[in-house]
Amino acid sequence: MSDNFNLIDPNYYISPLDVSDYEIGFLMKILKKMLLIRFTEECLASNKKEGKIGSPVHLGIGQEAIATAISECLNKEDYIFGNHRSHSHVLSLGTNLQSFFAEILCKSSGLSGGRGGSMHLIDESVGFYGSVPIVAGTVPLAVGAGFTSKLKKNKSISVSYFGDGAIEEGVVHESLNLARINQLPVIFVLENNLFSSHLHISQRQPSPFSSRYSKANDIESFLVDGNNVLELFKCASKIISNCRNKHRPYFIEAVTYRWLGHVDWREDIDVGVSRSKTDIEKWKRRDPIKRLEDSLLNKCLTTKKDLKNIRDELKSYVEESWIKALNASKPNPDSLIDHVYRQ
Ligand SMILES: Cc1ncc(C[n+]2csc(CCOP(=O)(O)OP(=O)(O)O)c2C)c(N)n1
Repeated sequence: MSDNFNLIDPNYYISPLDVSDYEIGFLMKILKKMLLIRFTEECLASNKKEGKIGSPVHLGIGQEAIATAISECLNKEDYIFGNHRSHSHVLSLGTNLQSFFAEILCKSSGLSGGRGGSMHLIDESVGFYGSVPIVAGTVPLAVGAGFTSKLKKNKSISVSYFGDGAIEEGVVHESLNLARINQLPVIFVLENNLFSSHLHISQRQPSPFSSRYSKANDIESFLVDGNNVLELFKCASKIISNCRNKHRPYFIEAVTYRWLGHVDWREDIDVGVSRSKTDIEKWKRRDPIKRLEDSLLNKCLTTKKDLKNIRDELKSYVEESWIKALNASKPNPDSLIDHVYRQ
């Protein structure tokens, strides 16, 4: 696919999605998944604002479609790696919501025993092998996991999620090269939300798109609208099947936008961030959830009342899981050095 500059212009790609190729059950499933991620992050945003969360939280509200679509194409045996903004990655794989919240609240029932907070998530039971705050830190780990699949001659693939800031790290280029030269089953997923902390991509790069680096490493790449869950699903299902069967890496660049600032609940008031409320409002018109809901309504596949019921049910589930996590116990201080090494 050639570079499409409309992808970075929020006046484009705001129409409802073409749902004609999909069954209603599937469409509802992915809608609910995106809503669950959205409500979970909204819950974190408001509780962070109220001072109930110690861990910093990097929210990806607006970016839900990417992990939702990719996860639909994965198996339990696959190896998934994230970064500092990984709530959607682990939630879309079906992690336990209460343990997820407990982790962010640093409770002992959390996904990593309350040791990691929001930026060190791990849940091997759903194939999520970890996220770290070191930008690009997990990209070579995903390549290592790809090596494992190759050596074991199994059908597992690995997925590496990273941002447009991470592509500026040398290790990503070494990883792309290693994956290609060894023909490893790795899907590199670049979530291009146009910002690296406070700097817009135009202040950092000669082009807003970074899939050109995959071309330099002879890896086939796809540039897609990261707020179109169906386009992403179509693209991911094809290349993940190729990756699994033909043992070769692929690169997806999904253009998206985060509605909130770099960290915590604020909209646009991170230090030095240069974007206006108007930009954010414009990007909200490309809301991946609304675009899917609008398509379902237009085709009379659902009603406003049904959608409200779905939202209310999911909100109650998020709220209940949050309260349970809030009431969970904290780790015993005597267990401080537990989990440092795997027994
Ligand atoms: C190696 C390293 N360098 C710098 C930082 C500081 N830092 C944290 S997040 C971030 C920006 C990452 O941007 P991107 O990869 O695009 O992800 P996004 O936050 O946009 O999701 C930076 C520079 C870091 N954590 N690690």
